[in-house]
Amino acid sequence: MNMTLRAFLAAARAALAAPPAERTLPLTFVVGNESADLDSLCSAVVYAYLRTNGKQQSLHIPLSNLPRADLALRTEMTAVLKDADLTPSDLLTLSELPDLKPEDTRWLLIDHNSLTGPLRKFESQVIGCIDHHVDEGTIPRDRSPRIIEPCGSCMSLVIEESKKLWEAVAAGSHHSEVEKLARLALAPVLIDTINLTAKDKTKPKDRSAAEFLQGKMRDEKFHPDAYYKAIEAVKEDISELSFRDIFRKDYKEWTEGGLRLGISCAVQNFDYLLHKTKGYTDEFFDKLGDWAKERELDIISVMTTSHPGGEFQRHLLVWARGDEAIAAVQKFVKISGALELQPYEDGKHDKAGQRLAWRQKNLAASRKQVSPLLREAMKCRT
Ligand SMILES: *[C@@H]1O[C@H](CO)[C@@H](O)[C@H](O)[C@H]1NC(C)=O
Ligand SMILES: *[C@@H]1O[C@H](CO)[C@@H](O)[C@H](O)[C@H]1NC(C)=O
Ligand SMILES: [Mn+2]
Repeated sequence: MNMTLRAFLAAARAALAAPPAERTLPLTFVVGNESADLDSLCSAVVYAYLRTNGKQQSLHIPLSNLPRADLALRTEMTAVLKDADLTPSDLLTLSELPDLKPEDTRWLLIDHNSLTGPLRKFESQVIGCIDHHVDEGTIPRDRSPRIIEPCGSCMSLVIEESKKLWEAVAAGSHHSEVEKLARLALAPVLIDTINLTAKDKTKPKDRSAAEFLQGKMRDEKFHPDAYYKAIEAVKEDISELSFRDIFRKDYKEWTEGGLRLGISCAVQNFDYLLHKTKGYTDEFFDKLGDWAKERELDIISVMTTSHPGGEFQRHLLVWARGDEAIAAVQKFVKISGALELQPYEDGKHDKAGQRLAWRQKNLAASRKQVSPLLREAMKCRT
């Protein structure tokens, strides 16, 4: 019988925790993208499990590409793990990675095709890749697998590549484990394709992966529709997170014109954030100010997406933390016409010229469109 998912993750942990002299070298890792979204986290676990229990029977260690403290922010991952009888503490993160010599390791990249951050030193040890981003050309042509093609979810490519392996593993596993694996795999396929309805994203391989995985479910209580809805709901539930964690969860920074900008994206709007602490709306601004200080920002911005009463909305806040930054924010106001900004609650929460909150009527403009405008204003402040 194959290892259960939990036993497999425990074995991977033990392999990392072993004293250097007792390590079985080389260690083979399956690592996801540093954005560490559902797709990356699940794909690494599923692919590592399949390869470990497949024909070769050699341990593949799934590594979540983020520090341990950030894993708790991925609430949807916690929910998906729970459905597979696992918890975040079963996963391995960068925090558990010992100092290893590159030559003692092998790497399979999932959901990205060039190593980033602290893992870059292992670049020469990449043996393969499955990814749905643009090919950066850093992985030699002779590596296998070397699958890089557009797809809604990287997991769909993993499943497509591993169907034979899956059948072999399933034949030697208890059916309840196969179903857990199928649920783990199905989650990102449904989430990344918006239940297979996102026309520009969804590819035939997403459909065939979803079909394949749903075909593995014997549990009559399992309904993909309810499963999808439950994960979506958890993604938007930030009630258990502190303000700092909300600001950290989906955050990016830039330096431009000698100023530092940080933009946090939140899945709840200002109506929610300002009233998260009942009766004390300043808490939001106090904590946002603390976050700006911690990150040493000149400008902090918060963007929100929400759908109150079924209407999709975007809100935007920009806050200058010094004179130079105030000039940049005033410039931003002048050049941001395309965003169709309207004062949020008649400007009730604004500080003239320094801190402004809007409803953004241009619903197509995400951080990808808003950040260049802010950076432009930071660069040419007059
Ligand atoms: C990681 O994923 C993000 C989001 O999909 C993407 O923008 C980024 O390019 C990926 N990183 C690499 C190194 O592929
Ligand atoms: C998801 O897709 C299925 C199949 O197309 C459909 O029946 C269901 O209503 C969709 N669910 C949601 C929440 O969009
Ligand atoms: Mn992905």
